[in-house]
Order: sequence, then C-alpha cells, then structure tokens
Amino acid sequence: MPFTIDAARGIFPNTLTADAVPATIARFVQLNAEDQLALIWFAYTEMGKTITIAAPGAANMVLAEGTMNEIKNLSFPEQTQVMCDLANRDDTPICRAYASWSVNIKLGFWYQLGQWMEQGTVAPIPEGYKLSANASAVLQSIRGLESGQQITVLRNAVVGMGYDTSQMGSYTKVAEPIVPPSAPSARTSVTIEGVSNPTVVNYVNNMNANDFDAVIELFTADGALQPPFQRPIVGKDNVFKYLREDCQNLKLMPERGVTEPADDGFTQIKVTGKVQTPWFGAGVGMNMAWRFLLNPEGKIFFVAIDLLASPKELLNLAR
Ligand code: ECH
Ligand code: GLY
Ligand code: GLY
Repeated sequence: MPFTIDAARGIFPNTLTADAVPATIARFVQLNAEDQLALIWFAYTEMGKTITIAAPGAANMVLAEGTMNEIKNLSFPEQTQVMCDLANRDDTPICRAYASWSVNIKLGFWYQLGQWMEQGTVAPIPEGYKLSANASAVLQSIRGLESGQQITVLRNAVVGMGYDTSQMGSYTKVAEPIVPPSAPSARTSVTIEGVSNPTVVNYVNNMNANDFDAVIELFTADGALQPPFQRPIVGKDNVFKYLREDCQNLKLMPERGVTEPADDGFTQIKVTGKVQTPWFGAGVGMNMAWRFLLNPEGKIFFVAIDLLASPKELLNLAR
C-alpha cells in the first residue's frame, strides 16, 4: 500500500517538539482581550531588551497602511477598542482586513502600532495595568521559554487575531510582493553531516535563495508540507502558494541528519539544525527538524518542519 499523508506524519516519532508553544497559546487565548494585549506588550518589551527586531520591509507596511492610518486617526478609546476587537476576533471591517493579510503583514502592522504606542500617538496599555493572575502565570511561562519558542508564541498569538477567515466566504489574500530569487553568484550551498541526498540539499539551497519555482519541483503532485504546529498543506499548488506568501527570506542552517529506507521503496530522512527569520536575523536561531519522506523517484511526498523542544534534540536522530 502506498504511503498516505497521515502515515507520513508519523515518521521519526521520537522527535520531541516544543509542545510548550501550543500549550502556552491555549492558555493565552482563554484570557480576556485587555489581558492579552497587555501581556504581549510586556513580553515584547522585555524581549526587546535582549534581542533586536528588524523593521518590517516597506512592502509589508504599504499593504497595511490604509488600516494603520485609519487607526492612527481614531481617539484613544476607539484605538483601544480596535485592538480589543482584533484580540476578540470580532466581525468588524478592520478585523476582516486583518484576516486577509499574510503573516508578515500582520506582524508588520503590530510592529508599527507598537512604535506608535511607545511614541504616544496610539493608545498605550494603561499605566500600572495589572495582569490577572492567569495572565501573569502565562507571562511567567513565556519568560521560561528559549528565545525561538518565545518568538513563535508571539507570532502565533498575532496570527490568531482578527476575524475567522473560514467565516468570510471569498476574499483576496494580501501578501507582500515576491522577491526575485537570488542570483547564482549570491547562492549558498549547505553541507549536512550524514545526509548527501540531492533532493534534501536542493530543498535547503533553493529555500535559502527564495527560488520557490525550484523548490516546488522537488515535490510530488500530491506532496505535502507541514509547518510547525499546523496541519499539512497538501498538493503542489497549495504548497507553492504557501512558500511564496509566508516563506521568503528565511535562513535554513541544517547541521546533521540520518537517511533510512522506508516501506515501498520510499526513503525517510531527518535533518536537524537552526532556522533564522528575517525579523530577528542571527539574533534568534530556532532549533528545528525537517522530517522528509521521499518517494522512490526521490521526490518529496511529505516534509514536516518541527520546532524542537530543546537544543538537546538537535542531536536526537533516533527513529
Ligand atoms: C504590541 C502590544 C499589543 C499587541 C501586540 C503587539 C505587537 C507585537 C509584535 C510582535 C512581533 C513578533 C514577531 C515574531 C516573528 C516570529 C517569526 C517566526 C518565524 C519562524 C519561521 C520558521 C520557518 C520555517 C519553515 C522552514 C521550511 O523549511 C519550510 C517553511 C517554513 C506589543 C504592540 C500584538 C510586534 C515579529 C517564529 C520556523 C524552515 C515552515 C516556514
Ligand atoms: N523584517 C522582516 C520582514 O519584513 O519579513
Ligand atoms: N515568517 C514565515 C513564517 O513564520 O511562516
């Protein structure tokens, strides 16, 4: 019987992922909107003392500019209301616009609001705001996470805000423009200890070059990519769309891996290493695993990308 995506998801079951991230998000979404906003404010300001966040690309800002200016022109109580609406996932025009944005536009929007809050042009978190006991406990757990997990919690909190797209019917997704792939002379080439498989090596090199046309050719027609803490994205068209919308300018730095035969002539390969996001550059290296399942022709039938529980997991290549 050929592999199913469901079966593929189970390869290398010993991989320990950072379950603290979804666990923290599950507690976060139970908080009321004021607590959510204040908690992120505190977490974000504390993190800003040790790691630098890059200003979003101008292209991201332009796409959210209309909404941001609309908010800038509101009174403080109205601005606070808009931010609470976003956290509450209410059905408002701004919550619908927000829902249509790609991850990086959502992050860029909040980056700008955060700056305005700091400058006093957008309603701040009230001075002396006291978090509820539950919110304090969530903030305390965030403090205990490693930096890669902290930024993933922030990212996932921001991604979850706004109206629910599944209730929106048809809408136009707004994503930043596609950057051209790197020129041949600017490309890098990785070496992975224990893995020489050309599909895996080309996957990494082409991802790092933003060459998504080349990346997608490595997949089977029914292939799937599973991002951290998400369901698999299935089928070449959907994976390609995801790569172009949400995966630009990442830096994949695989270190080591193992290659093993699987059933039906398939090959399973696990690689571990670091990933950098353009938002934090070299300041935050996320500890990651890629679990590949290649078909007998060497095409990617499935790849899961996991955020690892700890740096120790970088050395765990057990099946
Ligand atoms: C303020 C208070 C009010 C409420 C809010 C505020 C603002 C918050 C702000 C937060 C900014 C957070 C940011 C987080 C960025 C995180 C980025 C991450 C990226 C991870 C990417 C990975 C990629 C992995 C992949 C690989 C593949 O091979 C395939 C594709 C893919 C303070 C105003 C809200 C401003 C900027 C975690 C792991 C390797 C799966 C993508
Ligand atoms: N500064 C990160 C980005 O625009 O993607
Ligand atoms: N910044 C790309 C992602 O987090 O999916």
